Amino acid sequence: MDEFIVGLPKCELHLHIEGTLEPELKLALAARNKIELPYASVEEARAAYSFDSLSSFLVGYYESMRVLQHEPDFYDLAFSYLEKAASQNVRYAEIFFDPQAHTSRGVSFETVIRGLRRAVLEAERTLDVRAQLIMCVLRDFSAEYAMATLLESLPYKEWIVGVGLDSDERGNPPVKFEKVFARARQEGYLLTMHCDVDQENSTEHIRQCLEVIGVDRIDHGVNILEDPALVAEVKRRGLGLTVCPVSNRFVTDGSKSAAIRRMLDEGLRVSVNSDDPAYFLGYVAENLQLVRDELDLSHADLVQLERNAFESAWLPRRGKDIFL
Ligand code: ES4
Ligand code: ZN
Repeated sequence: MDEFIVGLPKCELHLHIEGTLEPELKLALAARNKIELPYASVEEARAAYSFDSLSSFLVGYYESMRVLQHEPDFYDLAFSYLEKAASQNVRYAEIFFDPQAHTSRGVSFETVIRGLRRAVLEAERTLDVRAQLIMCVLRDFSAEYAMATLLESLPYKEWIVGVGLDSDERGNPPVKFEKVFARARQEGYLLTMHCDVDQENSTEHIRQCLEVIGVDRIDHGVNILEDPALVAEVKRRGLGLTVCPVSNRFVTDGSKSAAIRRMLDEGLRVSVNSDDPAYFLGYVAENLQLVRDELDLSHADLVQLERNAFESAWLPRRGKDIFL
């Protein structure tokens, strides 16, 4: 690993906390909660983290979550990630969580948010890492369930900076959730949505994010390069695009590092992030290392990627300076 990459102060904006569940923690939580898993060792558990498409990934991903049952489980999940992030000099992270992946199997919203929030506070105190939480709604569930989840979040609004949209994009365009995101904005949440790489109708989904939803950021969004008018609008608004090269290598036909080069050259606020590091086997430093190696990035390019991330972070600021 390049020492410059590890030492660079980093900001992670596209990270699903459920995607940081390492096989070791999964086995420990299964034992603690007396849940039987079909494997006995870490090696067997890791071998089960295998998939050949986004949909097969998502099946195993949601299935793994049944070991997460109680508040301390969510605490341990988030604190373990924050320890790993701190070890790579991540100074600030915005962390996605999927409440419906838990409420749909009988775990309360309160259990999830309290555990995650406690980990954020403890990491700030003991690891010198700052973090905020972004609640995602699952786009392959109904808009009604998304709205109910949004309403359930309101008592915890102070602990949640924004609302995102993830899971299976096919047949689930941004406009499906127009009312939910309009209400989320009214409640003071910032908004982001996944526009996954090489999805059908990808540029149309990006257009809906801009024109109908009014997002404050776009997750992935690399297909924006197919439409110069969208590129110009995202630049005009200064919106961040959170790209995940190691994840792309697993669920698309490649890392899309050439697109990252073009996005940098276009002056888009592109950043490099890890998505689901326990599954894709790369935290943020490994993601930066991959693009550095594929593109032969200079130190100035790497600094620009992190500058882009910090500049698109949802932190209070005075003028151009972020309070961190
Ligand atoms: C995800 Cl790789 C990916 N795609 C869509 N939704 C997700 N949630 C977590 N990881
Ligand atoms: Zn994602």
